[in-house]
Amino acid sequence: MAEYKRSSLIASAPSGYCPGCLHSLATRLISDVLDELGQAQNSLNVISVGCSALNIKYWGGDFLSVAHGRAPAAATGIKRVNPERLVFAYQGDGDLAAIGLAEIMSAANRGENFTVIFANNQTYGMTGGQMAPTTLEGQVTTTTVNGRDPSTTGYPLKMCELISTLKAPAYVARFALNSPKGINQARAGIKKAFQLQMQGKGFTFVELLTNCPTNWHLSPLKTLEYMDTNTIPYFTPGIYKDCEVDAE
Ligand SMILES: Cc1ncc(C[n+]2csc(CCOP(=O)(O)OP(=O)(O)O)c2C)c(N)n1
Repeated sequence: MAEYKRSSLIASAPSGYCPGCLHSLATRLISDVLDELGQAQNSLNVISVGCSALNIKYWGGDFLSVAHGRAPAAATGIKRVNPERLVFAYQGDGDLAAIGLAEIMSAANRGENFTVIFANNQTYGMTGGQMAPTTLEGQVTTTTVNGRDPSTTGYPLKMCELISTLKAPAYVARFALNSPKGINQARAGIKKAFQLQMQGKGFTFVELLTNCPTNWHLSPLKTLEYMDTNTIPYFTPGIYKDCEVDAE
């Protein structure tokens, strides 16, 4: 029988997350993988701005909290001067694909040897549910009250597809956290990204499709169904780039 064990990186403190928010599951997966790889004490978590940052309250490892969107720039400096540390940034879609778009694309293009975990919940959760670059066509937010209209706001940005066009990245993948299968695949993807970083292979990017029950105005269970019918058909899960497969 499987025994539940709290990851060594998760302190016993109340989570700042809303009930059913998948940010907490993503944090759990990252911390479990770091334990599994024996990297918990060697890891450095570059924390961005947004609900993505709320795990700061119970993250038991080293972390650095940086300005909105700038995690890839900060992680670049940290990893270059501490190449032995396992460095990762954890960013939301507003942080990564709006204010931080230049930083993520530039770090990926330089092939910096760290990992970005990208939690895509298709909204600005922390500030009250405004439209993000990843908000789906027709999706209602506080700034697209009639649904996102591409004629005025463009189309939802597909970050894995964009980043995988670059030559340098070693691993680019997307997983959906709304099913046990997706969760297991995400765990394996995060592990692979960290392992490639440990081997010095360069930039690794893992997108996790997540939810926002509060700002989607849905129960946690309904958000998982919404992801199946709306999110996943647009943001196709899969491995977009893998240097080990490409080398074959
Ligand atoms: C320079 C700057 N601009 C704007 C803000 C306000 N702000 C805080 S969080 C946030 C959006 C975060 O959204 P996302 O990255 O999608 O994360 P989520 O909260 O959905 O997890 C914004 C715009 C800020 N803190 N700093």
